[in-house]
Amino acid sequence: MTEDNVAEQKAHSKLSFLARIFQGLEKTRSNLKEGIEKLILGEKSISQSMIDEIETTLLLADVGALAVADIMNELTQQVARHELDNAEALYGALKLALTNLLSPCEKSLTFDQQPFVILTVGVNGAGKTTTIGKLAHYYKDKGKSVVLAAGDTFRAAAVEQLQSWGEKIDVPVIAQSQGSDSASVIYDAMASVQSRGQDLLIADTAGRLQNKKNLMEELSKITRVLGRLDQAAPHEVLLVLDACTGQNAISQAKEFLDVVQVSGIVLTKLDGTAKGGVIFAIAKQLGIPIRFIGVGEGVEDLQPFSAEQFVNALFGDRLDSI
Ligand SMILES: Nc1nc2c(ncn2[C@@H]2O[C@H](COP(=O)(O)OP(=O)(O)O)[C@@H](O)[C@H]2O)c(=O)[nH]1
Ligand SMILES: [Mg+2]
Repeated sequence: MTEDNVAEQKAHSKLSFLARIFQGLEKTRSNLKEGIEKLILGEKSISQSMIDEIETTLLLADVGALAVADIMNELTQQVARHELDNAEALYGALKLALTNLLSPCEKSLTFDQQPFVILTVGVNGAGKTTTIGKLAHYYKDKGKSVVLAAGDTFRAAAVEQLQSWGEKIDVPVIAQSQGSDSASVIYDAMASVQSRGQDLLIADTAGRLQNKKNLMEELSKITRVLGRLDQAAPHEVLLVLDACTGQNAISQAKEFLDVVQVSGIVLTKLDGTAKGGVIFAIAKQLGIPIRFIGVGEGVEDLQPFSAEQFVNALFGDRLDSI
């Protein structure tokens, strides 16, 4: 391949990467951005009713009461200090306040152990298995040797679903049959990954089991048996949340935080919902790093989270404004 070709291909993959987040956020964008622009564009001065309506628009876009209160405080103080004297400046300040809210959660996952073990948790249907497939592809592409453990032994077809992802992205899957012990599948997978010197093990788990006590027992058993092979494992517990559930994602998250020490979040299905504003509520109320966002069902539809890129994609007019 010539240098020109390589540069062209890089530009293309960067474009398609941005295109995916831009397209993925379309529904949330039309909810939030268009609502705000209706209030601001064409107006010169800032009025109290404009501020009140911005507040309502943020609330309706699932940004969440606590995050909205923070943002509105910040904006009203800036107006009172005469730092904002026209509607366009107010719009700029709003985007900055939203970015600042997300920034503390922008912390990428770094592998400080080898093998590194990621345990994924989350309710059924949140997108765990799909996220694991996309995540494995992402890291494989970066040159890591990745292995998957089919730890959701609870539901029929869960093992097959992970195996079919493994085939699609050419990554080995360690599995036993449905109904077998999840902790023992994950233990075997870890032993194998350690003995082969592989880089990354990503383990699937069942979502909500019959009740919270079962869930707690299962997750603590997994952690306990992993600890026999590596005291620090799992090195990352990724909570997968479905953006389509809006504010319910927060209460779901809290249930998991009660039973397991979550170290990172993946927010999925941003492409399927107008409720993507929930990411601001997650940042405000959970304060846990958001590692990745899911913007579709394809292998490439998982992106490392960037606060600025997210807000730009949410408020941009066109792809090239990101
Ligand atoms: N549109 C869209 N669908 C997704 C995304 N992530 C997962 N899904 C779909 O959500 C459904 C449930 O996902 P699955 O991975 O089986 O969830 P699990 O029960 O938590 O393992 C599947 O139909 C997935 O294809 C995403 O980012 N966007
Ligand atoms: Mg699953």
